[in-house]
Amino acid sequence: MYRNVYNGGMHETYQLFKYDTCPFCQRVLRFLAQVPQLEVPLRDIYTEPGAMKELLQGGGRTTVPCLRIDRDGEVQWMYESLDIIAYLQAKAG
Ligand SMILES: N[C@@H](CCC(=O)N[C@@H](CS)C(=O)NCC(=O)O)C(=O)O
Repeated sequence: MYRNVYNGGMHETYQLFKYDTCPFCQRVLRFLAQVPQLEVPLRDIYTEPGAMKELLQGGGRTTVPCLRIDRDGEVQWMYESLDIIAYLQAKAG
């Protein structure tokens, strides 16, 4: 469904859980605008039905931003805007 990042044999796909008035989300979104080669679909937890529940059930809390990383089906939920940016920066190369 989403373009994969291929890294050392591992395929990764990303989703960013966010909402627009969150300044920490805006920080990540500003970064994403600079790396268009990374495809990171946005999941708005206020406007998209079910997104907040999915974040809570998957990540354990509703704090945003949260990056959902899917590595060939193994899912990691990464909180903290600066961690998310550092992680994706490394992937962007
Ligand atoms: N240190 C975190 C702060 C994240 C944060 O405080 N997010 C707020 C929205 S701006 C939030 O989701 N608060 C509700 C909660 O933690 O459940 C980051 O940099 O990502």
